[in-house]
Amino acid sequence: MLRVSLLLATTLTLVLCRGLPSNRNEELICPDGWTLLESSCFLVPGSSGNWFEGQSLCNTLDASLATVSSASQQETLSGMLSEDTWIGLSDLKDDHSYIWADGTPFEFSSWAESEPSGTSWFLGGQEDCVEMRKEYQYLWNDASCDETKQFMCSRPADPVPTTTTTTTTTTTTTTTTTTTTTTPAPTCEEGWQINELSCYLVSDDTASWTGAKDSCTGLGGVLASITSEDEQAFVSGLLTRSAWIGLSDQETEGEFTWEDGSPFSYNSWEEGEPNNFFLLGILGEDCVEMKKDYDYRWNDERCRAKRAFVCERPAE
Ligand code: MMA
Ligand code: CA
Repeated sequence: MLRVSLLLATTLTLVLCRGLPSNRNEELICPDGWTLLESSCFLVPGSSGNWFEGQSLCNTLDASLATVSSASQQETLSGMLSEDTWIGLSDLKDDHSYIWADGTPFEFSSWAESEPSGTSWFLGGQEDCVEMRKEYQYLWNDASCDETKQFMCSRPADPVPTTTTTTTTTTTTTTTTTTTTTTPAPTCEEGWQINELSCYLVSDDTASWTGAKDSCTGLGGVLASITSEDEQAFVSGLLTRSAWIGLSDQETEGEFTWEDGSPFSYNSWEEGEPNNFFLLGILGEDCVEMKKDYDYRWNDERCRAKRAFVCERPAE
């Protein structure tokens, strides 16, 4: 997905669905007693138990054990605590792979030094659940999920409800509906294939990753970024051979970034990839292809290898 197309989606949503909770600039509120930080509401309900009991209790409040997603939230939340507190992070499903209980991609973290240790298992218990720990100034520690701690819950903030009772509002709504009917469906230039709000082009020729990137720029697009299972499925369907996409770790080994600036949260790596395989990692592999042999799941490959490539640009 394109960053640009996200913007376009927001704009369109604004026109099409005024009053739905999707505009970033819309004012947000929390239920009484909850604290609004960025676009989430936080509550320390004052009860304690093991991590699972915390998640259940938060669920009854239409919330989840808390997702902390920025340094600023971490700082403010720390100030609200006076004892060790469970948050919604765990690696219960898959050891060493942390996930937030509410499904937020795990991007921000605030571990205490040399945590997560995950290794108290040799003393008789795995550490799969994460607390904000008092003795670490509320930086994070992985602990045994069975320990009893107080809970912190979070939920998405709600948009301020819009009044729907005045005549003025009704008139506005009517006008908006008219706009909707005249908004043309997004389209793509001939030869490009549409999906959601993006157009995709698969090259006829092959090129190095940088050559591919330049070709896409020349065509008014960028090497495609694949940020969801849907997009992966759509682009796979366009391919008949391996192709470059806009993902690489050329700048910092092991840190993959998208050409268009999309956050790197979704991935479709083949098992065992990325392996930086070439010449035992000495020359390495820094560019990513959707590899035919892998059913178009991803492989890191030498950037100088010649591949077809997928360009993406916003739909008109
Ligand atoms: C090739 C190359 C690598 C890939 C391995 C998998 C031999 O190297 O495509 O990027 O990881 O195959 O075996
Ligand atoms: Ca590889």
